[in-house]
Amino acid sequence: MKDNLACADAANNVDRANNAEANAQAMVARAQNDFLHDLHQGLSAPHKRISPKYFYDVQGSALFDRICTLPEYYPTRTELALLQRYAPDMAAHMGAQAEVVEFGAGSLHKVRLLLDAMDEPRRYIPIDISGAHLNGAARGLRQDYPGLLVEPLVADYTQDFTLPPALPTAGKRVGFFPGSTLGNFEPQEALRFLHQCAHTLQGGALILGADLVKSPDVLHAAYNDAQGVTAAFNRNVMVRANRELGANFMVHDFAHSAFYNAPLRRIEMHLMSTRQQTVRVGDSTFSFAQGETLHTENSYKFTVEGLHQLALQAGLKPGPFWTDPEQQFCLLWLDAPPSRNQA
Ligand code: AVI
Repeated sequence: MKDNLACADAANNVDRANNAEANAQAMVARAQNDFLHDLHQGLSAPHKRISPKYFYDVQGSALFDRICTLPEYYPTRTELALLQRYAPDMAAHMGAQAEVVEFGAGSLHKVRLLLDAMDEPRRYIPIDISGAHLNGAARGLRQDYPGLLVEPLVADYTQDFTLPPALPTAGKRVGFFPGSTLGNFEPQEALRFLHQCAHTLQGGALILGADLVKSPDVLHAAYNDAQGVTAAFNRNVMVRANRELGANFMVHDFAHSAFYNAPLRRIEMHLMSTRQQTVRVGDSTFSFAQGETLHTENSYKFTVEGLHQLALQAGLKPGPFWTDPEQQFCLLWLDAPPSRNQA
């Protein structure tokens, strides 16, 4: 009898592993389809463009990690310093037994500073589209925080997703969105995302990291580093298209171009064709005139007042904010009012 149960358990485990593998493969296939579809559409547009989300394959994520350590790229170290200094303040706002939901969790580095300051953090739900990366990082966190429930959620947090129900005696549910990734959304997308936060975090709050408007020289240097890491990160979208979609971009015939568009308060990144050329993607060909660009990223810069207005528009209520003496970067506390039923 015991042996039969053990066999059934083993069979169930194999089924579960096979299902997880099949799901992961289906997600990869879907992601490649989306990439092909979006690249076709983007290359057919009058101003060629592609979403910055396609930067982040394994190589692109590693390049981004290198960007974060560059002397010219101030946002990461400034935000880390803010977290080091003010995490106890943030934790006091969170209260005991709170749970943290991190959007686009990456390597789960920054959240440790919050968790270390929190009073008995109850649960941590990192959300990321890359399951392999997320589950690996979650394992490390479980080892270091034995009392913490770590429940990774593999999902695209810019689309609709469902969070697990609140735990019976848990405190506030607090979203964490560091790194100024909000700046890579178009204004309408940023509003939609914050709106979704107001809904999913009802009764809790969002801690939002945002890069602030500053001298164009500082911004220019941050996106045109001397070692060329940002240029490699930018070109990686073409490298990736060549590998995953069998495209034939001549990557080194595209120059990295990043500049501050002051009226729109954003850094724009482009890949500029250095000559007239034709590129094949799947069954289609696309021509680039000399000097024509593929627009790969916008990185909007904010003011605290502008962010407060955006938050209010999305149904969030501005609370305290923390910034560095040079006002380069900012972390904001935004309350998500309870629903009528909760109040
Ligand atoms: C992820 N994101 C906030 C970065 C930024 O600064 O907009 C991406 C990046 N692009 C070039 N360097 C860094």
